[in-house]
Amino acid sequence: MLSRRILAASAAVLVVTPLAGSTGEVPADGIWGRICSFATGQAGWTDAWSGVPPAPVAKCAAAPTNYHTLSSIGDGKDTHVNFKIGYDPDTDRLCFAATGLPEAPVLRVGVGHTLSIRIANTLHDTDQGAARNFNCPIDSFGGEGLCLPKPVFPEAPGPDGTFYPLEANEAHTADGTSNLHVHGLFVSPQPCSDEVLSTAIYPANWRGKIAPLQPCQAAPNTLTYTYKLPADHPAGVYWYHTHRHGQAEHQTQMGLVGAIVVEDQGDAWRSSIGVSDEVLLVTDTPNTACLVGPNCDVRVHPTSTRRQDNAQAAREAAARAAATAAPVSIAGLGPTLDPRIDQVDQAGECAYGASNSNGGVELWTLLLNGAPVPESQSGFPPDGELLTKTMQPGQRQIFRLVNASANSFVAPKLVLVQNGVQTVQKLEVFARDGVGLADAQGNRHFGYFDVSHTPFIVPPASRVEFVVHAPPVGATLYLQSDQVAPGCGGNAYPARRLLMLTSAGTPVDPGVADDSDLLENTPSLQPYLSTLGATASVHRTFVFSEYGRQFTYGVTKWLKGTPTISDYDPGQTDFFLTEVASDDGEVNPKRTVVTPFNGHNAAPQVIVHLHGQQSVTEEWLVENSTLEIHAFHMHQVHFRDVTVPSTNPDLQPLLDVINLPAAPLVGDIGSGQPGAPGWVKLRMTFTTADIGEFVFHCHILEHEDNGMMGKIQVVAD
Ligand SMILES: [Cu+2]
Repeated sequence: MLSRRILAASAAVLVVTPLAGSTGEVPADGIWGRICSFATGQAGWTDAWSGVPPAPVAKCAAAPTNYHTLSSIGDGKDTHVNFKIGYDPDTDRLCFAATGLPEAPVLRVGVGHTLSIRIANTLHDTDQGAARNFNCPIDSFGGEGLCLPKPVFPEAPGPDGTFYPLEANEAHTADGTSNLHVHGLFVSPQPCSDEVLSTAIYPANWRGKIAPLQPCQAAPNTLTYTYKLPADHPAGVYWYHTHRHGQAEHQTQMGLVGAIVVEDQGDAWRSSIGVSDEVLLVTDTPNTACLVGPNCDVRVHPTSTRRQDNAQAAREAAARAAATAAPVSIAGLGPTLDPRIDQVDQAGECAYGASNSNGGVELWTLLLNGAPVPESQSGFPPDGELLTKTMQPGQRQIFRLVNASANSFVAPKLVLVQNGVQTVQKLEVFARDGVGLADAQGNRHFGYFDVSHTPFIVPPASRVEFVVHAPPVGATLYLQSDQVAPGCGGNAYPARRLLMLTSAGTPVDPGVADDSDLLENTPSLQPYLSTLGATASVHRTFVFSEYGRQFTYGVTKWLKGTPTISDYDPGQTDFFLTEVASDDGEVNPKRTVVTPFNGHNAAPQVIVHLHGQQSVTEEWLVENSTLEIHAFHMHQVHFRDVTVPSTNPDLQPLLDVINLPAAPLVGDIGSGQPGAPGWVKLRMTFTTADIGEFVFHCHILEHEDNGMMGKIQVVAD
């Protein structure tokens, strides 16, 4: 579900009216328009307040127009890179720019080695002198925000009868601070390593408050991360991305992402027999063409009634309703209602049919290695419009597909078209989320997934690595993404054709028929797996939920005064990830109020006690009480998906992000009957290496930014 997005509008024709009741100073001369001058696409930028040009912003390279292989840095040993966070006003893109290096390169580091990344933030505040510390291009990206002060929703927690007390999220603005998360790496959560809560890399001309700098922070805008990979770290593809709470979605969609390949001697072996890898970085961007009108996407259900694809329209509709109707009644919501089930979705977004799982409007289009993936309103685009890559006849490659999108699910499928016959190939999977497929003893093998009927879902932030054989000369191999059913409350993820592969040139040795030669000299995963064999000693239950402000307003009685339409945005949705039960004996005050994560929630939701041991294993039941899918991600550790009881490791994969099925729509629309949540069960082991504080969250970044996150602390005692 979209939380808030205003139709992309031309800032030039926008009539800007400061909102009453908003936070922050609003200059008397309607200065918001001037602050937003950067977003109108004008080249260059002058400090509107002082007239002094700030130090230059690093410039991003031009975006590719066709598929291209990403450049790599590092030789599989220690790797050090020097990044500047840059911006391109012409394309509204952010980037990790590196002097003398390709932009956002693939970082290759060896197991047992060290990766260090120095980042200098060259972005600027765009409201110099106002001391609001605001970055208009980030805030207004995709037409969202439009650099207006954010409406606030004044409320305070309190008891509310049969419902869990709900808190609304804080309004947040994009200030241009940034930081980095190395997704999936088993490294320390301490500052200067993989720490995302207290680490801020400030814009170059920041004039606001500065938190205590980290030891590795040479200046407010410059910080060096050092990640030490353990010797038993699995080899595979990981990725790095910005993780500043409240602006992670925009900064990610604007481009602050890249791939990390962790290598072991298996990589050197495959290279020695002429088999290379290919990193495919999928990102997404707002589909502005599809935000408007009923012809947006014919794959969307024709009677779909989305509540939230236009916050301004929702605000206007609510204003009209407020003028003619009584406040929202809660009489129909009886005490049997499970407040965690998203009734608003049932009544609104899912009103067009219980069987529909296509979701709503297609909000996001995809890019592959930076190049836009073409789409068509009917079927796939013709071959001539697709992104293309040529392989040598007989060539094999390991495709390392990274779903680096903020909000999109993809589902890779290889379809061979030869002599007019179409064949869906089994997906020959080498690794998932960076961890090779292996038996219980850690011996590596391929997994063969029949994707002809069942999509292989790769949620946002997840990775899958698979073997691709060049098609016969004259044939065509398509890498497609299947449609992913998002639940009736979700956004549409239609099928797309990502890449067209053909063969030409000098034939190469095709290797052995079963590809077992690709796994020679590949180390056993036993040292790593040995830490995951323990029985869980602690069990916890978590719930994903989400509520529109309209609902929150309707069911809570503890608002501070009567909200007006200007400080209450009914189109806004808050997202929640709440621990509701555990057998750890901790008294958790956060269990009594359903609170969105706001970046300032100081107390952790979960405390894991090692009790002086090297490790402790827990089992988490994660429930989804909403009518759309989510993507559960845990920092620092992988978990085993034990949803399906099995002794076959391939049915209980090790992952760092997992698709969380939606709650099925049950009963009559608006009946108030509770639905059964979707759920997964996960087993994970925390070790002394994880001591510190880190987070778990929905990796649909729009949801994460709006509260679907929790803090976990691992302590030694
Ligand atoms: Cu989510």
